[in-house]
Amino acid sequence: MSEVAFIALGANLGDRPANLAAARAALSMVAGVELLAASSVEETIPLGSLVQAPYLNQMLAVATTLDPLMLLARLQRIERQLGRVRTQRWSARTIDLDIVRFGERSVQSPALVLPHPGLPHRDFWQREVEELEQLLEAAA
Ligand code: PH2
Ligand code: MG
Ligand code: MG
Repeated sequence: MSEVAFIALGANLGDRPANLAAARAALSMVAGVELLAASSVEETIPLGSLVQAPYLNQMLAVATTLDPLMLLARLQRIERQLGRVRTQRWSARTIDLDIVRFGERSVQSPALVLPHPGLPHRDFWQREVEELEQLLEAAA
């Protein structure tokens, strides 16, 4: 059985559009993941207290047969392949891939909380979710 997951992309280091494109391409190659729809790309002011460059943000809808923690592991591997270096929390990054929603599931584990607790606080994520829902509806 496959479920629809929403994955947020964020980049504020290097060639940001290329990093988003590379992440989309890498994700489309993952076994058990099918890309369904992509939101617009939006430039956003960095959230948090660190001084850093603006982000490009985008969200993807995928159909997946993976479970949430397996999907997370695939996303983290793509982040590493695209040069993500984890330093301080919320520091600048070449690519960040976050699961925002996974079907109707609630997950509370040390590695993953779903729906993503940042969703109510990020207007750009809410716009992207809305856009994806409309695209999925139109394709149904
Ligand atoms: N992600 C962060 C921290 N700050 N700011 C914007 N604009 N966009 C992000 O995706 C973002 C952020 C940590 O994941
Ligand atoms: Mg993030
Ligand atoms: Mg992240």
